[in-house]
Amino acid sequence: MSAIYLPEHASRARIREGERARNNRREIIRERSWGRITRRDLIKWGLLTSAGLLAPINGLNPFVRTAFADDGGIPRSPLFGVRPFTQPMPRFDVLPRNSASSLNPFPTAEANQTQQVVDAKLGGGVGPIEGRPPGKIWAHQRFAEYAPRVAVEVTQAPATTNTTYNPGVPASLNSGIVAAGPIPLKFHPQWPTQDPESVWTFNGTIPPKLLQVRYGEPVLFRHHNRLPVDVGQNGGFGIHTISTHEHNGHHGAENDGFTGAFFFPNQFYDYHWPFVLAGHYSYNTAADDFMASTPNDAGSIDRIPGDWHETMSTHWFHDHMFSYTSQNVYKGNAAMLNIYSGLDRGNEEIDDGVNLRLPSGTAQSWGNLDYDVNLMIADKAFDSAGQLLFDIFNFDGFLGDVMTVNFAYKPYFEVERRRYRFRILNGAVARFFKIALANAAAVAQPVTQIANDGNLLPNPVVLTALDEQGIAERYDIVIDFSKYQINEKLYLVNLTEHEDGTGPERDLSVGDAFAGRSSDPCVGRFLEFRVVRDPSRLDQSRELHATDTLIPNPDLSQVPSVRERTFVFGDDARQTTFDPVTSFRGPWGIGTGNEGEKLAADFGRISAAPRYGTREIWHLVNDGGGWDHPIHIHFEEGRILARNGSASRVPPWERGRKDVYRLRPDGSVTITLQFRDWGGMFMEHCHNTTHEDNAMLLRWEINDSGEPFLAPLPTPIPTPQGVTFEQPDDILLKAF
Ligand SMILES: [Cu+2]
Repeated sequence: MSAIYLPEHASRARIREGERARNNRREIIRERSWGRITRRDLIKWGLLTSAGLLAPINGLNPFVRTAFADDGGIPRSPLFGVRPFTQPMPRFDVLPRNSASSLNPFPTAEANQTQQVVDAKLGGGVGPIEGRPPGKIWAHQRFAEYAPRVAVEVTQAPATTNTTYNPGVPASLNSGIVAAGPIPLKFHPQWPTQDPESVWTFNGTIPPKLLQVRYGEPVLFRHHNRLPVDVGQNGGFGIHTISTHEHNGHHGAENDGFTGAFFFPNQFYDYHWPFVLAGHYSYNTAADDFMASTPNDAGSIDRIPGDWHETMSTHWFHDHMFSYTSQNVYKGNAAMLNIYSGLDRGNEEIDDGVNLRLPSGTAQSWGNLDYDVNLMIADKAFDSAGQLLFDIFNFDGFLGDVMTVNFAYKPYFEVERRRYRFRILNGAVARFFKIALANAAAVAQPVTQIANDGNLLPNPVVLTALDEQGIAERYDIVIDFSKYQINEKLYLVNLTEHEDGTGPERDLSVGDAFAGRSSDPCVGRFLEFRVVRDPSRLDQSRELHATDTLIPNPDLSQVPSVRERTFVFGDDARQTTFDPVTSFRGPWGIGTGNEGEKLAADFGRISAAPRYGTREIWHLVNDGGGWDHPIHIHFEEGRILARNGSASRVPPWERGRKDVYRLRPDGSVTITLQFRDWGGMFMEHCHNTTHEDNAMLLRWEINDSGEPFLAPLPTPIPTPQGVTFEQPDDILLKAF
């Protein structure tokens, strides 16, 4: 099996050959990325095999075995002589929160159908200013009851310079970065500035964006699409239509970033995120439990309805465009979202018996970021000119060869001698990480894991290496730097080696990974902590012990499971529908229960329709091979009941609630989920976004919560001139 990238010391001739193969494919890739040629065309021309890989034509596919002795591979990204740990790691850029009345036009329950002139490149004529599907079914559920109190307005835009960076902390807590200066879009100060066609981020800028919200404070997130109207202005990957998923928000489906509810350049989409506790229509409805609460500006808490055992903390939001998610997320459509609650206050000092006093800070009543740091880890690749590069023909899973944290190449981060919380997001396309903390002598150091995905664990878990972390999984950890000396350096080290995008090949020891003993350029140290001083003020956060209680699981003993379903994830999927908009053919697919064959994605197909207000048990099964699949189920948090049929195989750090489930090679995961509070169409898919796009994704829906829901729901078909609807292409026999 070949490694994806050429060795560091590959011969010049071998590198030239790899470059040539890449250039030869460029024309085809461009056409394909614009949607002008289909998979079927490629197969017809003999450029693509039905298994999905580029046909082995020498000089076209860099993976083809050549006259050279090695197994192929593509040239490594240029580093322009830059060494690791030579730039400070920027904190996230905190998005401004405004009053809802600042929005113009004012948000409406049903999509705003005010007409505007549509650019000729998008077909001309006129179309609505908001791209949300029109009418009652896509109206914000309970919009009057949860009237927006906070407005957040962002654009999706080509790369530009950031002149409004707000890290939420002074430079002394941001490795000396002076936020007032302009920040060009570069992954390292000594690397080329990214072209507007290469990188598309929120507001077109870096650092990545952070949204801070509170439970019980409804947010109206207005997302403007400012991407080029010309679909060809994409630098070879990414598409200008987008759909924004608040991963794993417990909101109505009209605000979930449904893969088929995408919108076009010059349109906006109003996402209404109420931030309610799950179960709020059936549990603690009188809001008389202080554990179910949210911080107010006065420094105390307000009670809210719902189950406090469902309190969530670390989310992210990203594009979910049908069959283009991997390209758009990789190109920069990724941000993080911290949810604050009575339990997880973002203030480490307030000691009221509810607040868990996790490392954060003390200046504000909630949401202090001083010692609470978001980390978005992703592997990237660059062409010989240093522009971001993506291979849309890799159907196993695209891997980069350059590690980045918060869009910065292998940075350093200055810390004080005290406890910090890090919210680690795997923001890669297809790469798994396994992260350890090591000192400068390559000796693993203990860290305390406190959360998995959006959820604080029942108990903290002390580890010397975290578990493998699949794409989209979040692990929150606490590191106690008071044990180290000023001027000491520590490192986050990636132990997981990939040979391709099918899944991890192996996990190295900390010593081997630290020393870089791997053909995989992303194994090894990727973030340097520099212990620079004692804290100016005593650490007020609580000391965590493995016996402490954070958030226990909800009590399900009175909620019987009404149904079991099985989903099988694998290749050789069949497509039974031919809808040009909603269906896609890929090697990947999902088999649903007893109906046998695996089906490729069609967002017009209903594969499951659990009843509103019930609980079910779902078996997620890996169809084999050496593959791993991190499976994401939208909307409700699940609990893992068993791995490979055994409850005792569920490790302590997976005993809370989750929204992404790594199946592991040949493995299976049994979970339980409830379906409460909101209705509409949701998704289940592999979060190896290469698999998701090709086409390991299905639609499920909750459709009997009453008005205005129909059974089954009509499928939206977006166009720049307006969204139409069609009846579902297919409803699986046992969906209902
Ligand atoms: Cu997968």
